[in-house]
Amino acid sequence: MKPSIVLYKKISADLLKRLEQHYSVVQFNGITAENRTQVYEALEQAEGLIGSGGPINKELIDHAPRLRAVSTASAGFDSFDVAELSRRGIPLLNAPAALTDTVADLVFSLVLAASRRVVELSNRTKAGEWDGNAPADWFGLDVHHKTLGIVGMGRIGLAVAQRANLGFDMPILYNARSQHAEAEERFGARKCSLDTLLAESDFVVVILPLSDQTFHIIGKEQFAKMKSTGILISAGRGPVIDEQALIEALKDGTIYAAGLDVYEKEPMAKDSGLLKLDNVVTLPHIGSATAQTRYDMDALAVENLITALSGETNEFVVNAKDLKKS
Ligand code: 8YV
Repeated sequence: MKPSIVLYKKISADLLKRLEQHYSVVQFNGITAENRTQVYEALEQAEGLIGSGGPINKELIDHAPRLRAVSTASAGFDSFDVAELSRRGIPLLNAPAALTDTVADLVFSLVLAASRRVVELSNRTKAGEWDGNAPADWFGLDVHHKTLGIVGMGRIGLAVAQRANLGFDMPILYNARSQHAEAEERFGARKCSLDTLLAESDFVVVILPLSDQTFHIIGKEQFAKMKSTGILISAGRGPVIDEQALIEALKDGTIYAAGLDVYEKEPMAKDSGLLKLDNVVTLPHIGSATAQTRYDMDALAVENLITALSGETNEFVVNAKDLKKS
């Protein structure tokens, strides 16, 4: 008999077939208040769990006594109880490698859109406001040769540095726990303190995962340290930024503009203060949202699950160190 797994997202037919070659698959479209009882029932037998994001909490894990591996088709894993999985010796695998360039492309579209006021001026043009030469109060800020600071130098940070440095001749600063030799060698990136990065960067690109350490790491104090012409880009996890402080900073001119793909609450409230500001570009968390990349993320998650359930490991096990300890 094939081992049983729970799949809690829609995936393409060929990927489902690949899973079915190995496992008996019980599929759900997300985990919701309506289907939770059925999901818990299916989990009683499941040796594997695969989907995208969570919450995959202790309550859910407790319903899965036979679970041996969890695989998520996402880079982020903040909605998983990793400590509980580790305690039970269960590897959690994520899929960051599949989305790096796609998210970096989107970050760059935010850099360009926020500085050159692309969305605001497109809206004004559509509203019939273009009467002659663009007036001086429609002018934006240059991108090329400006300094770009990256907070969180991971895979995506490196791909942003590549675009900025090779494409737009931008000097790169970065703040990260450890030195990134490749970013330094290939793109001349310079590691510095967060305060120096905030003070010297024209663009502050925040691509941090969410954890207790990163929650609200950028708030009122940090905005005050940025240039008044500075632009904040956020495309990792929303709660890393104190959104209320950001709204104030955008309103009172502490900073020039922001380009956002992620928020403290998603979807954001329909009356969010962000939606009333011209100097913010607001995207609906689409960093990885191209058809190809979403397929690639699913495909990597499928391979990751197969790898883990066959007792092997790879670079995508996020709790590898903790598993060794337990
Ligand atoms: C997606 C993401 O929104 O990978 C992540 O962590 O935030 C995004 O790529 C997510 O995977 C939901 O599909």
